[in-house]
Amino acid sequence: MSKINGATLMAQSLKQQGVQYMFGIVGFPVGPIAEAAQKVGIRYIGMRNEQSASYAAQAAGYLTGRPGACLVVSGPGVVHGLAGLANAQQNCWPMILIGGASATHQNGMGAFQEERQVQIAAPFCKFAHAVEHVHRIPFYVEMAVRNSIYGRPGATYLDMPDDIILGEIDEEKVHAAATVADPPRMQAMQEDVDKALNALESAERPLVIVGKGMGWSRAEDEVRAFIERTQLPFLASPMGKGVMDDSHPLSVGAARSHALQEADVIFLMGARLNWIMHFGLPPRFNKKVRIVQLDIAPEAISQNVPAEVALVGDGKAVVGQLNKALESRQWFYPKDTPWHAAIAQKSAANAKQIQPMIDDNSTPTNYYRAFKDISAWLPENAVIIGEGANTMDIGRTQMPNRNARLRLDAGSYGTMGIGMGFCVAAAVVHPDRPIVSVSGDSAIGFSGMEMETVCRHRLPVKIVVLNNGGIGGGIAEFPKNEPPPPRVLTIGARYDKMMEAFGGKGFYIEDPKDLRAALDAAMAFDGPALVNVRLHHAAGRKPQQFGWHTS
Ligand SMILES: Cc1ncc(C[n+]2csc(CCOP(=O)(O)OP(=O)(O)O)c2C)c(N)n1
Ligand SMILES: [Mg+2]
Repeated sequence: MSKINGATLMAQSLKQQGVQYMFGIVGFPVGPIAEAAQKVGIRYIGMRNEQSASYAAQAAGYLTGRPGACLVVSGPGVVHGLAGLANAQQNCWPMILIGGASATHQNGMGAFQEERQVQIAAPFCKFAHAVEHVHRIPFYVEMAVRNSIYGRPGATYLDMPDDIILGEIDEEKVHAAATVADPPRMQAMQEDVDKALNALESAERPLVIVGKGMGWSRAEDEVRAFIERTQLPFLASPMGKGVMDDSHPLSVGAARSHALQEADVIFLMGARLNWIMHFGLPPRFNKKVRIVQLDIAPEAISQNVPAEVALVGDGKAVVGQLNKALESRQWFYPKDTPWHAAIAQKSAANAKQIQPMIDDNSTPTNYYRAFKDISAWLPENAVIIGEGANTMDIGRTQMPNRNARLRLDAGSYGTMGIGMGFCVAAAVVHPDRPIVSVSGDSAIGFSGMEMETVCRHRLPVKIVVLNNGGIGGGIAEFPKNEPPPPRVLTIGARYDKMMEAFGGKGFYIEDPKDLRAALDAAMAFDGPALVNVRLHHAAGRKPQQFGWHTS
């Protein structure tokens, strides 16, 4: 009778459930799982810190529609992986964290790296459980996969004790599980579809906010058809960028604050009124704003602002319903309204305000001048990753997306350090696309050692560091006899040399006139490259009506 061990059964179960990628760090007791994963054809990427591995797993989940797996050792490995669970929960991205655990017969004894792992993972997870019998591994993997992608996507956790990983059972004793089908697409009630369209028809200053929920549900065709048909102005959330082409004439991206403040009816499409959208509250929103809300999770409806119409269901399915209902209506939002004119005027004024910074060729450079070259250089099909404070915020406005699911950033949780993990995931999921990450100098530090990972795995990612020598900015010169202020980092630190240390290519740019050539050389290089751009220590955003982190 043939035997199978827990590690092999875990790998086979993941493979059966459509998990294609595993990111992790091996050690006690999970080494056999990584080896078994490679044997069954799951791509295993060994990384340098579990945080990055857990970020990579969730990005792979978002990009592929099936959860990415993150494999970590017991105790400290699981603790590092919590960073990714928390980020996945807030971003609504699917992943499975698989934590090794000490042997069950040592529970409570002070075993090597013993920790209360299911307990600490549970608050961040939709489903967290320890596997207690080898023959039940397929059952738990099915549950973890299903929970991660059905309903609102999110994180799951499986605890794999040493004795379960090494335990052997007769193959015929395995409890086989069904393969999880892609998530069912729920539709809204027809009367709510009609109500939603009535509300939009009644608006004087309508606005559609397109969130990454629409990217997740692969609704880009339906959303594009809806906007073309209704001619409604739209705003993309940071990672909803690209569901609609950012360069579309109906995009209000360049007049974001004005559009949010003045809109009288807002159609929230797979987006949330959390801090990124200023909670939907005054002074950033009209006090009387009416909300039409489409969300996959009923409990998300009316969060922070009561919704007048609730469309609970799958983004692609429900916008499809709206498009169908529009076939029997004449209405579309007219082109020549005061609302369009006001948005156009505000966009022009904002553009005028930043133009001098774009045109400024002085050394060291500023964000807008750097982004002028970066966005002209970015290939249309690139996956664009962003992290940092100013670097990410300004990057959101200065680097356009043409297509869906090509923008990954620190998102709702604002996690610094996601960039390298996201690069790794994007590079393995999309080997044919350029992968570009634009990172602040603080942000790159959190996971900088993953430069070794991208070099070892020959993932030709291109990283641009906008280096202002600090967290949101630095100082011109270090004080001689005092410790550096808390936000300050090394002036002109050579992150490019880190990339070179592992076999990639590095460029250091002090004068913006050299930037474009370096970016081109980085793209032409057949491997990972980092372009380190020295920025003025006090370079900033355009003056904001509202402060940092709320604007
Ligand atoms: C894990 C984590 N730690 C700390 C922070 C606080 N934080 C917010 S932005 C930021 C870095 C901003 O500096 P940088 O990446 O250099 O971008 P810049 O604004 O200077 O362009 C930090 C440390 C965070 N968001 N996440
Ligand atoms: Mg900085």
